[in-house]
Amino acid sequence: MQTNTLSTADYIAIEDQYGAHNYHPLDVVIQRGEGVWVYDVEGNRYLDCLSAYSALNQGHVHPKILEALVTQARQLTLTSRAFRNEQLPLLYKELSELTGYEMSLPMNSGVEAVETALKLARKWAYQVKGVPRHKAEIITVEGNFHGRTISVISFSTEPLYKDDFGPFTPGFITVPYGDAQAIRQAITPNTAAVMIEPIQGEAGVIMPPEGYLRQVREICSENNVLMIADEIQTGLGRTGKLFACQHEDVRPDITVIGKALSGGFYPVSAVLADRDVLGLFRPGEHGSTFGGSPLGAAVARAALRVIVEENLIENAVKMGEYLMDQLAEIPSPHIKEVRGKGLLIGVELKPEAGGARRFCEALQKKGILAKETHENVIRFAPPLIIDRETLDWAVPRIREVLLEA
Ligand code: IF1
Repeated sequence: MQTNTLSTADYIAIEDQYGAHNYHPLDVVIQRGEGVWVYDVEGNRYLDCLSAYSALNQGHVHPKILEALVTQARQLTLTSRAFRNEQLPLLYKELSELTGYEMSLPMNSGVEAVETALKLARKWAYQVKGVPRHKAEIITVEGNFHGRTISVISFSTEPLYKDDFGPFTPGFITVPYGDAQAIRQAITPNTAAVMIEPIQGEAGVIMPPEGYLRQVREICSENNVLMIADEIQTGLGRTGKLFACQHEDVRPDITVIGKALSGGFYPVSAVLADRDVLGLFRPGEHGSTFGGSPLGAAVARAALRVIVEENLIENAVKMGEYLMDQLAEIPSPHIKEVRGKGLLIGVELKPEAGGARRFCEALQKKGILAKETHENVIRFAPPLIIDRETLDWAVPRIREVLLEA
């Protein structure tokens, strides 16, 4: 075990002085993680109910992913895509077998994969649909979160994420979320794609009305428009299916994944599609130095294997139902609604509850790390490896906080 000469307060002071202030984290300095648990520099233990925004579906420092990382790192880490490596082809094949998409394109961060999907949709519009060059439109929805690049914040509807960062990228149209007719009406002959999150994570675990995804799928098919699903947060088992779109038996033309694709070890993202779409990229049109590296590919292969071999999707269904039921039973005057799917659960508080932040701070004192999203929602999204015993430890503590505060 490491010994610390610095305290939590010391680390925070250093961070405040030397780091950019683009976050407002809880005042806990984590040193070590194992499974669903993390330990701070003072030796306190916490249950991680955020899972790094669903990047840790497999839990912290999963031994099998660690083994893959270390083994591969000893052997070969990076070739660039100027040369081939022996891990990437196997990742392609395994991703295809698991997801049913014919092809994939590896990137690193989630937003890079989103950007890739947008470029791909535009290219498809020009090459296949016959949209006049530079006229392609992409329909997005209010409350979306797809990342932080200038093009992606161009269609954000959150002033904090965009107001000081223009000018913006044209070609995006935004309609209300959950309203399929609004999408139908926004479609023009130049529409390349509709991009949605099947459940909006950042917006506060917002679930569209039943049937919405299916309707969007139909509207896209009828109008020769690509459906893009951002499953970066909802995918890879989080909601109790491999992809959240599968709750409505919907298969988008393009699915974007990231986060848990590496089990939290190393940024790996990917765009999934069939050959008629993803086959359109030609050499030189798109790329990334690190995307598709042997290290990233080996880590992703192990991360996917863990999801399958440890039945994490089934566990997300079972534990999600159990946790949601337990949370729904808390007779707190502060709670407006408990909602979610699988282990992506939002507890929305009433406006007069004084904001979710203070509840998250109170949870921290009881050994549970959760994060508010927007003002009034506490998100509970523990690693998918969580068991019933651990939930039975957590629920009374959550209950106390929601009743006391
Ligand atoms: C931050 C929230 C979550 C995502 C979806 C793409 C990306 C994300 C659906 C981009 C990323 C993040 C990033 C992180 C916090 C976070 C977040 F707090 F904003 F609301 F998860 F819910 N699509 N989500 O959720 O992926 O480029 O970051 O790898 O930006 O502060 P990335």
